[in-house]
Formats: sequence, C-alpha cells, structure tokens
Amino acid sequence: MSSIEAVYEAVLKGNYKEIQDIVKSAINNNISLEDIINKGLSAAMVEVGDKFATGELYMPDMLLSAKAMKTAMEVIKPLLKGSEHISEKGTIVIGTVKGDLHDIGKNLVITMAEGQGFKVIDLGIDVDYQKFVDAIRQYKPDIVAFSGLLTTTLANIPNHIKAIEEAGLRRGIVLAVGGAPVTRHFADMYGIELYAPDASSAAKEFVAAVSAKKA
Ligand code: B1M
Repeated sequence: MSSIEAVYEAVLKGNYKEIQDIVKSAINNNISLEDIINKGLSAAMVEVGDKFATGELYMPDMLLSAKAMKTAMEVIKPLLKGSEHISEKGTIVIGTVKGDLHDIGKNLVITMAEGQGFKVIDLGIDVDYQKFVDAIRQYKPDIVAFSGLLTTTLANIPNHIKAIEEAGLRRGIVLAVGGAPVTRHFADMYGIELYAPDASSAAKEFVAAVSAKKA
C-alpha cells in the first residue's frame, strides 16, 4: 500500500489512534502536504460521505473519520504555517453558516489562509446572523467568509447577507463562500464576490481579493 493509500484508509476506517504516525511516515516518504490533504484526507472524507448516504456507514463511523482527519491535521498544520513567507495580508472573519455543524473544511481554509499571512477570526459553527455583524464591527475585516456543507442550511446565507446589509456593513468587505455543495453560480445568485472550491484556492483567492482592494 502506498503512503497516500495508507492515509486514505486510516480516514475511511476512522483510525484516529494511528493516523498521526501514518501521516508522519508519508511526509518522510516525501509525499507533499498538498497531496496528503487532497488525495488522502479530503478524498477519503468524500468516500465516507458517499458511504453514509448509501447506508454503508453510520453516524458513529462518520464521527470517527472526522476525528481521524482532525487528528491528522494536528501534524500537518504547523508545517503548513511554516511553509509560507508570513506578512500580514489582511483580516478574515469566517464561520460555518447558521444551522450547520461541519467545521473540518472551514478549519482547513483557516490553516491555509493563516499560512498566507492573514489574521483569521474564527466564529465557529452554527454561527448566528448577529455574530457575523458584531465581528465585522469589531474586527473590520477585508473578507467575510461563509462555509456551508448542508444544502438545507445554505438557504440561510441570504439571511446572513441581509443582516450585514441592514447593519450598513456590506460596503468595503469582500464576501466569500465555499463548501462541498456550493458553486460559482450559487455565489453569483447572492452577489457574493468570491467563491473557492477548496482550501488552497480559497487562500489564493483571498490574496488576490485583498490585492485588488488595495489597488
Ligand atoms: Co455530515 N453531511 N451531516 N457530518 N458530512 C455531509 C455534508 C453529507 C454530504 C453526507 C452525505 O449524506 N453524503 C450530508 C449533506 C447532504 C446535503 O445537504 N446535500 C451530511 C449530512 C446529511 C449530515 C447530517 C444531517 C446527518 C444526520 O444527522 N442525519 C448531520 C448534520 C448536522 C448539522 O450540521 N446540523 C451531519 C453531521 C456530520 C458529523 C458531525 C458526523 C460530521 C462533521 C464533523 C465536523 O465537521 N466536525 C460530518 C461529516 C464528517 C460529513 C462528511 C462525511 C465529510 C465533511 C468533511 O469534513 N469533508 C460530508 C460528506 C461530504 O462532504 N462529501 C457530510 C472534508 C473537508 C476537508 O471537505 O468540508 O467539503 P469540505 O471542505 C472543503 C471545501 O468544501 C472547501 O474547502 C475545504 C477544503 O478543501 N470549503 C471552503 C469549505 N468551506 C469553505 C469556505 C470557503 C472556501 C472553501 O470560504 C471562502
């Protein structure tokens, strides 16, 4: 079994006890962090979701896989932060939309954005409309990002935007959105400037958006 396959299998089986050693061994075998995340960890989570949807895996399995992914990220996160030249790029406020408890993808976006030198304010999961408004007032971010994994609660995004608009805070911030069911078309429907399909491209888009804002 290749190193990547071993990482993939560890997430699929929810093997959180051994995954850190498996990831360290992949790193020692010169597998890039990007491949470990994309081809190993994230790809396995997609299979976990598919198997959950077809009834082959149950909620406790999904929780174990999530725990394995989070445990693996504890090894990867410090290495990602060290891999970029850090200079303060701007401030991002990010949270998972109201009603949604998924945070693994959001946390990966945060890690990548911090690696690019952004200060990131993490509002957590199931974030209330007012909490985004209060955070925008307090931190005056360049970018406000929503993460959404459930098609049902993505319907709350227009309410998030309405709350920001009604507070008079929409001007001057770049809105961003991402998450497995999100598309560019979805972002366009609500006038959200920035959409990114994954954490690496989100970090690149954040840099581009802040540069464009400053130009
Ligand atoms: Co949930 N879940 N879940 N779940 N879960 C999905 C999303 C699902 C697709 C599984 C399935 O049925 N196939 C399905 C949603 C169906 C739908 O809406 N269409 C689902 C469901 C139904 C549910 C529950 C309703 C199950 C139930 O209770 N019956 C429940 C909902 C609870 C709630 O939120 N209110 C639920 C619960 C859970 C757990 C708690 C068990 C756990 C979450 C643990 C946690 O996050 N702490 C969980 C998990 C693990 C998943 C799957 C298997 C994996 C999600 C994940 O972590 N992926 C997921 C299946 C899937 O997505 N295919 C599933 C890995 C992660 C790295 O990828 O989050 O996509 P992702 O993030 C990516 C990109 O999307 C992007 O970058 C990230 C990194 O590349 N991105 C952004 C994310 N946010 C971004 C923000 C940006 C930019 C990019 O800003 C600009």
